[in-house]
Amino acid sequence: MSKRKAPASENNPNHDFCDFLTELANYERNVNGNIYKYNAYRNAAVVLAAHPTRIQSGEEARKLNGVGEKISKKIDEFLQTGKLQKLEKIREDDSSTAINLLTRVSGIGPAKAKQLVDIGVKTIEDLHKHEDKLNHHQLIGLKYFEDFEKKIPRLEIEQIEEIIKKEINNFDPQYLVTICGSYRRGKLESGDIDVLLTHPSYTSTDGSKKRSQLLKQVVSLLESKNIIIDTISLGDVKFMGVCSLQKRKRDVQYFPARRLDIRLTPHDQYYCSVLYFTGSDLFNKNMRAHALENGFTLNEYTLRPMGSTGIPGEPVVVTKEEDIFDYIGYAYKKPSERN
Ligand code: 8DG
Ligand code: CA
Ligand code: CA
Repeated sequence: MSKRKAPASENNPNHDFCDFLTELANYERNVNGNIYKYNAYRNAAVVLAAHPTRIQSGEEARKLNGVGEKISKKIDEFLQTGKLQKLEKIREDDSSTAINLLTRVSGIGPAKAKQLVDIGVKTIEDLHKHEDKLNHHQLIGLKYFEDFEKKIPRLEIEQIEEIIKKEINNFDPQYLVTICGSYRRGKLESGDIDVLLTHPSYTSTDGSKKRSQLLKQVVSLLESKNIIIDTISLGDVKFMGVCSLQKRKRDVQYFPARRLDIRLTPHDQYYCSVLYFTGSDLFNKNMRAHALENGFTLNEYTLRPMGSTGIPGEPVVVTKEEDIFDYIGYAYKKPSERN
């Protein structure tokens, strides 16, 4: 996954509130390890990002779901003074700043960042001098630190999609390939590339023997075609790694390294996975809640009816995304309407 970030600021009249709430959220998670406060700040940021008009006071914000008294006071302080004392203090604190910086490296979480700061590692330069303290994922995160901070333009993902689909199709046309995540929701920029893969020979009840090669073959293929350039981890059903158009295009233009995830799912569970990995995560939450209200339980694998006993039954048959909406009586939403 890409690290959680501020809700999109495109056309958001409350983006400055969202920015400071996200900064506070990250501080609570990364420095204090307080997921409860992290979620509270993040939820408020999401709600404000979705609000169509400029909030004029803390009192007005307080009426929104997810904005409590403390946050509404912060909004007042920000409106009156243009800043927040709490944030000013946090920004002055060296070890908070260092922890926040180190957690931007892919593979470094809050606990690891704290450990590093405790032994005096506080900058990216310091990290390069202490590579012996890092695992393979963290080393890759460090190697491509600048590149991974860059958003991926939609046009570039379109080119990567075309290459990946063409190469896989030439190799074995029975594979199905979908790029999910923010790209499928139509965003102009994405944090990473989320590929979903399936093959008819692998189903939830059959094919676990063949499964072990289905993903590895594709990864080897894309390596040999100079599109995958590094691996973070590779299991039977999940690849985490790095891709780039650089070697492939030999262009004058520079193409950064990009985070690429590939997941292999059973053929009969493909569309529940496509739905889940398309997101957004807020949309998924709403969809799951709606499913429950209508007697179904939905996750990234299956949609199952809930019996009167509260025990989920056998998964229903799903052959396209629309089926899932139909079963739970939810009007179909195109991916671009799921933001
Ligand atoms: P981005 O990469 O452009 O930043 O956005 P994204 O594509 O929406 O986010 P992502 O982190 O790559 O996750 C892909 C999808 O996975 C997301 O849209 C919905 C689904 N998902 C959830 N919950 C979570 C979660 O807690 N972590 C992650 N990584 N994915 C989640 O529904
Ligand atoms: Ca991802
Ligand atoms: Ca993504």
